[in-house]
Amino acid sequence: MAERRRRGNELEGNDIAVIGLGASGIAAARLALNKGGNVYVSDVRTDDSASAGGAELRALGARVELGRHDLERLAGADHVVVSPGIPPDAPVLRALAERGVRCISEPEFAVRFFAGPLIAITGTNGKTTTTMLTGHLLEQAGISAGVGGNVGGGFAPPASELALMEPAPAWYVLELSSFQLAGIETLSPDIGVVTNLSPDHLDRYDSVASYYADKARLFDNATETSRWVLPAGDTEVDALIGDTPGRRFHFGDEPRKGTHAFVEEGILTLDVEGREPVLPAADLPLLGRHNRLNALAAVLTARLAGAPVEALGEGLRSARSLPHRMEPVADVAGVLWVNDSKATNVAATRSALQSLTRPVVLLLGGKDKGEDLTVLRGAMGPSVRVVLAYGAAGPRIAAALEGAAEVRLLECGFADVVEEARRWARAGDMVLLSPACSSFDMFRNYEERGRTFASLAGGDAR
Ligand code: UMA
Repeated sequence: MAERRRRGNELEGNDIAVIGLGASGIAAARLALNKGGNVYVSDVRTDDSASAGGAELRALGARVELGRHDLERLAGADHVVVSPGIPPDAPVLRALAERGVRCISEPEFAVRFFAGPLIAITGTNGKTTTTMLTGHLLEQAGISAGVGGNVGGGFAPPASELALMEPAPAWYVLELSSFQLAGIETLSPDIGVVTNLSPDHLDRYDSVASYYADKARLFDNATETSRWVLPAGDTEVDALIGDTPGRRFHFGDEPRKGTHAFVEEGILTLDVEGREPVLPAADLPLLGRHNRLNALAAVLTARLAGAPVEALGEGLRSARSLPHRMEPVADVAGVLWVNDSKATNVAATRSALQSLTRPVVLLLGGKDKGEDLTVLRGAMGPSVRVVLAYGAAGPRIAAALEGAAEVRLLECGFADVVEEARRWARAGDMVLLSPACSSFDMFRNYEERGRTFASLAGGDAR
C-alpha cells in the first residue's frame, strides 16, 4: 500500500476539476496532482489570496483560472470536486446540474485515498471539540490518528491533506459539515458520530428539514458493520437514522437503558464491555454540560476504535479546550477567568451559561447583531451574579436584562471593562467573557478579543 501511495498514479489520465480555491479546493487539487491527475481549478475571485493559491497550484502543474469558471472544461472532467462554501444555487452549480454533471465534495474525494478506517463526526454544535478530542484520546492511547475536515481555524487540515499522510494513520477522524455531507457518494464511516441537532444555516437551507436531510447523508452508505454514536433520547436523531443498518451506541447525562456513556455518581462511565469508570466529572478540564456530552461522545468513540479505558481517563485529564471556546485562561486569587470569545451570538452564550456551577461575572457586549437579547434572561439562572454590558450593544443588553441580575452598563474601553470585572469578582467566582455579539466594534475579530481578554486577565495570551 505504501509503495502504491508513493507512486501516486491512481488518477493518471483522469481530468479532475476543482471548484473554489479556498482551503478545501487547494487541498483537493494538491491531492489530485499528487495522484497523477490532470487538474483544473477555478474560482470567481481574483484577489491577492486567490492569486497566491493559484500560483502555488500552477507551480505543481495545475491549470488555474481566476475570475470565471469554464463550464465546458468542468462538464468534461472525470471528477468535479466542489468547495463546501459554494451553495447549490450558485450559477456554476446550477448550470452543471442542468447538464447532469455529478459533483462531489472535497471529503468524498479525499476518503477514496484513505488507507485506514474512518470516524466521521457531524452535528450542529460540538463537532470540532468532539473531533479534536477523539483524535487526542486515540493518540494518548498510542493509536495514531489523522484528524481534520471541516475543523477550520488552522487547528487541523482539510480531509485531502490527511490522504497524503505518510505513514498512514491507524484511524482517520473527520469533522463533516452538512455542506460536505451533501456531496458524498461512497463515504462510509466505520464509526459515525452525531453530536446533536438543532436548526442552523437557515441562510442556505430553505427549511430545517432540508438541513437535517443533508446531515442524514452520513448514513447513506451504512452496512451491517457500521457503528453509530448518537445522543441518547434525541427523537430528531432517532428519526433521521431510522432503520439504517449498523449498531447504535448512545451517550447522555444519565445511565439509562441503552446508554453506553454517561455520568454515574459523578463519574464519566462507559458501558460497552461492562461498566468502566473513566474519570470523575469534576476532573474534566473542559467546562460546561455541553462539553461533558462532547467528552462522553469522544470517549465512547475512542473506546469503539480500540482505545483501552485506562488511557481514556488520562487522555481526558490532559484534554485542552480549543482557544476562545470556554477556555480557562487564568486562575487568580481564586477567580477563574474563562474566554468564550467565540460566542458571537445569543445561542452560543446560552449554551455557555448552561450548568455553570460557580457564581459568574458575565461580560456581554460588542457589535449589535440585532438578535433578541431578552432570550438570555431565561438562560442566566442564579449563577450569574453580575452582568457587565459594554460596547455598541451595551445599552440594548442592559435594557434587555435589567432586573435579571446586577446589570452594569459600562461606557468605556475593553481594558476598563476587564478591570471592572476584577473589582466585582470574589474568590470562587468565574469571570466569563461570552459576549453574544461580534467583536467588530472594538477588535479585528473574536480571536483578538479573546487574546486581549486573556492577557488582561493575567493568563497566557495566545
Ligand atoms: N466560489 C467560486 N464560485 C462560486 C462561489 C464561490 O469560485 O460561485 C469560491 C469562493 O470565492 C471561495 C471558494 O469558492 O474561494 C469557497 O471556499 P469555501 O467557502 O468552501 O472555503 P474553504 O476555505 O474551502 O473552507 C471550507 C469550509 N468552509 C465552509 O464550509 C464555508 C471550512 O469550514 C473547512 O474548514 C474547510 O473547507 C476545510 O474542510 C469552516 C466553516 O465555517 C470552518 N464551516 C461551516 C461551519 O462549521 O458551520 C460549515
